[in-house]
Amino acid sequence: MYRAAITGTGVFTPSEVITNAELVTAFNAYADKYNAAHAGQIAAGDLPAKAHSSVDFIVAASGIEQRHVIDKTGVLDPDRMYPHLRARTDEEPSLMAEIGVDAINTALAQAGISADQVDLVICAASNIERAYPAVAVEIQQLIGAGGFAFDMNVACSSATFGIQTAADMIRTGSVRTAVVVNPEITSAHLEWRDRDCHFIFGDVATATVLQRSEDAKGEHFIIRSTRCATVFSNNIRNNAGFMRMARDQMEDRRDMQFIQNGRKVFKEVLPLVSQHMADHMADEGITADDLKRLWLHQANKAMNDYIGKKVLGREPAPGEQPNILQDYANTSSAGSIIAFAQNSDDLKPGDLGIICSFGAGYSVGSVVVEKA
Ligand code: CO8
Repeated sequence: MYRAAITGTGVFTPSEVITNAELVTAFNAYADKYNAAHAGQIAAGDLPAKAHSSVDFIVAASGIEQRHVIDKTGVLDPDRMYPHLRARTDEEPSLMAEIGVDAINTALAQAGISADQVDLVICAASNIERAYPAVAVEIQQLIGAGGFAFDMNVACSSATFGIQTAADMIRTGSVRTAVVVNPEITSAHLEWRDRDCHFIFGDVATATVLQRSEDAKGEHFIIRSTRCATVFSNNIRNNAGFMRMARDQMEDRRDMQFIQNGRKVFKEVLPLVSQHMADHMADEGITADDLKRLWLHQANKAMNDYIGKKVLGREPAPGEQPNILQDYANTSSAGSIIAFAQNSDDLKPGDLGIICSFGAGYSVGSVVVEKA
């Protein structure tokens, strides 16, 4: 068995930013138009009026201050409330492939290797933009990698599940160098017309290069162990899929976009994640005192504060459990990787940390890493 290591990471951040104030202004204009257009039904009690959103609520409930998106004009247009994403020909790179390749190039440069050394590409994300051919295979071709590639979807846990999959293949020797890429175009499956969730998500792409530790050229993190778990829940759901036409469900339906019971998710996921991390640490023979950093999934600040405190048994010190959600919002599977990519350079050889993601499924994945 070989040891697997993370030798590079990359983050592609879209240039367009939507602040909470811009988001709320657009949503409230949409709500006013909707209420005016449906005034009769609302007055008759047949339809609920749409209430306004508020910046104060968003910051207090989530800790999110802004989000990056591929296109803000469509999202902020009260007559549209969805991004404009240009339809591409089959001969052009797909959008997920394009932003994924950008993140991969950064990660490969950090690892100091070229793409032709890569023999596995996993595209792991919470939505894949088409059924087939796999976006991962398109990325494999675009970067000039060898070997094989495939897509996988475990919602917000896609990155850590992808890392475990790639690390296992490196450990056994079936691949030597892998890239796990997480292009998350959440703006296309968020329901921007629902104030309960319109503030939650942002777009980004992250990439992680994994190699045999003996092949690492520069600073790297040994993957000490990985752990994944799933428990079925309907509390985060999206019903869009290939049976939509056959089911006569082509109309504008709320359940074809992201939908969640946020309160239940909050309550049920916290104990699941805390226990998962405690069990992983116990099996690995490490205690809270051994940990230098937690790179958690970036969904909600209160959630991360709770998990950090539960895992460490005390308030996390500044920087010990870095949050990036104030700048990026929830970027689904990419969140914990952004936190890792932007907050791991200062660790010293022997320092330990845990990358942990959690979300729909429910799913939770953790990766114990050691700075080499
Ligand atoms: N402005 C003002 N008021 C609001 C707003 C708003 N925008 N939204 C809701 N309110 C109101 C509510 O109507 C409610 O009013 P009332 O008390 O009169 O009923 C009140 O504010 C409180 O609402 P909530 O109970 O909903 O507020 P919470 O404090 O629970 O916060 C959160 C809501 C932020 C959603 C919180 O519950 C949360 O973060 N939960 C966890 C969410 C989570 O982690 N989800 C993970 C999903 S991500 C994932 O797995 C990937 C899925 C695939 C990606 C999809 C990409 C699109």
